[in-house]
Amino acid sequence: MEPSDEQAGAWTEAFDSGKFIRKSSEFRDLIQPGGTFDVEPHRYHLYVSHACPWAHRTLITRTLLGLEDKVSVDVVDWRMNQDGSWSFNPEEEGATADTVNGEASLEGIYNRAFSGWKEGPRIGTVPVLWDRTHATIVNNESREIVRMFDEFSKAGFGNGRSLCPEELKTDIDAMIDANYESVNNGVYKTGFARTQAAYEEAVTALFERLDELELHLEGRDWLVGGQKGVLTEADICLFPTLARFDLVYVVHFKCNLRRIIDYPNLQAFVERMIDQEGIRETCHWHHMKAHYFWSHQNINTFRIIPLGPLEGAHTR
Ligand SMILES: N[C@@H](CCC(=O)N[C@@H](CS)C(=O)NCC(=O)O)C(=O)O
Repeated sequence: MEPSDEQAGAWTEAFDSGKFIRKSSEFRDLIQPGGTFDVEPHRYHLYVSHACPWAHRTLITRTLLGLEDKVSVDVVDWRMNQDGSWSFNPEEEGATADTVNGEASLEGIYNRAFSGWKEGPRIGTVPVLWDRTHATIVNNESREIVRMFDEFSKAGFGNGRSLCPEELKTDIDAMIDANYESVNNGVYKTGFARTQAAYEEAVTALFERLDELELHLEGRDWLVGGQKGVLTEADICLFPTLARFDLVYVVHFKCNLRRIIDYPNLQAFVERMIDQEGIRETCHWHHMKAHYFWSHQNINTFRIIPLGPLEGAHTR
């Protein structure tokens, strides 16, 4: 299979006037009933990092849909290599070997899926959804992986729940879109900015959106579905960023106009999400914190991992 998009440079190397530009994901096939990638249990495998907010979305979805024994998972080491690549390190607590392909690094998986990968300028990202049948990558875009997991429910696998009910789909997509550039990608744009102006633009947009979300959540448990609301993909896509915010982004990415704990409704939303059955187990706080402070040596030269925060962190 060929990746659908080829652009030069690893994800952290693309800048325009000091602004961080995220590259688009390369593998964009979909699991569809009767399609090349049919809906089957025990066929697909996730490669994730517990540090990564995008990968966290896919793990939460797998848990909430009851797919733990249908879709298997391997976890890379929290230490990202200097070139942005990921390695397997079963010695590390919470990490695993590559139990499907026996590779030492995620690059090995991308090479298997596309033989020209190693000649290319790209570095493979997590999450990756792997297909055992065709021995290739189906998709490496978290939002699409989350959406396609609903197909397992429709096909009678898992617990039958839907995280994207048809009648809410438009609202869910609008909410995910509204949060993506400002919040999910916004923390990276803030942290990786290389000019004062780029930083200020990103951090301002980030907190404007957090202020809006705080108001939106007044009297609501979940982002979409009116006053009663139901937990949907919109919540799953926002939560991993908020969960890392006070722990990492406030300090490491200079997202420090406020903390999440200063927003009562956002803080309650984070706690509500963590209290959902199985979700706390998807939150590996040490991987989250150690990864960022250790891996981005360009913004944290001596790789010092701060001890705090004591207040508001969900690490205990
Ligand atoms: N658009 C992707 C983004 C995935 C992504 O950027 N993952 C990061 C970890 S948080 C990664 O693997 N970066 C390594 C690299 O690109 O070199 C998605 O949402 O799945």
